[in-house]
Amino acid sequence: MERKFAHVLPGEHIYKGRLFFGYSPQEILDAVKNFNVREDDVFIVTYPKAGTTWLQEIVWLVVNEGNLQKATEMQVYFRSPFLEFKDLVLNEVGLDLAESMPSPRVIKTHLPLDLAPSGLFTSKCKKIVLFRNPKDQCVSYFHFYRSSSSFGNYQGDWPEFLEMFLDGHVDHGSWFDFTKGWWSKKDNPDVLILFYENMKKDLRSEIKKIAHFVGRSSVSDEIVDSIADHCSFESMRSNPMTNHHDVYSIDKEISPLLRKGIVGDWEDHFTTDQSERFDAEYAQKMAGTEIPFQYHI
Ligand code: PPS
Repeated sequence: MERKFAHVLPGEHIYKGRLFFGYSPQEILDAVKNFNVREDDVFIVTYPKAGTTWLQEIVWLVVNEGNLQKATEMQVYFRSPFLEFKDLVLNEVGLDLAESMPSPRVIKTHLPLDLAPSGLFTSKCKKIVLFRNPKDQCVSYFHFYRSSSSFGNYQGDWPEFLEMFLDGHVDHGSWFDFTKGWWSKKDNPDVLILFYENMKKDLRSEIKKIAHFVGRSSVSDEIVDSIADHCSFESMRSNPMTNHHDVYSIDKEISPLLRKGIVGDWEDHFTTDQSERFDAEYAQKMAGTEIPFQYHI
């Protein structure tokens, strides 16, 4: 990949054509391919900043029959491991955590389709893919880059980051590549596609959809209500088990993980020219996909 951007960030490396950082080293990405998938696993598949943590908490609660007490005993990232993650300081490895967990497991990955475990589609395990409109996702990613020491607390400005995003020169590679890959699986019966914006509009309906998909249709309306309350933005932002305030690599003073949690923040970042340029790139790169993204709700 040609270097066009001013900021060289620590631990950058290219793996099978995609940019990754130190926390996803080559040996982990190799090992993920052979990860031992179980039939009753539920995978949360997202490009970074789609609302992954939100969905992890919801799905974990659904498969655990709404057990809010159990959810207070451990941080969400220990209950739902991040497959391709290795903490280089604490030496915590998502793969090890996942392997040592009892079933049913709720596993997070940001990997594009071709880098995901080979066993994902030879198994009937459930794959829940969460999409978010890419303008909001790009904005959220920009703030995360600034706050995260994994990216050297990115010092670049918004216009440069936007170019990096459009170019796929960001952690885990191109949003376009990720989205086209996983969208191609939309008709697979073991794949559920969700949208962040629909979760914002009617969380209870989306929780019921999830419960049905993972074989927990028996989850009562009362439990659905309690999960929705527990997983509101305000509630997750003040909950130490979900807000990542203890994660040393995120500087909360710069930007917390649960930053704004809204649809349409992109309008406060994109100029008209930038928005038109984004639309043109989108039209070219996503031709023929017709994914119903919502930029306002
Ligand atoms: S990560 O690090 O890639 O796993 O981050 P991820 O969790 O995917 O994305 C963080 C964004 O999701 C928003 N978020 C929520 N929005 C609404 N409701 C709830 N409960 C919620 N939880 C997380 C979070 O605020 C980030 O989006 P922005 O736009 O930056 O606020």
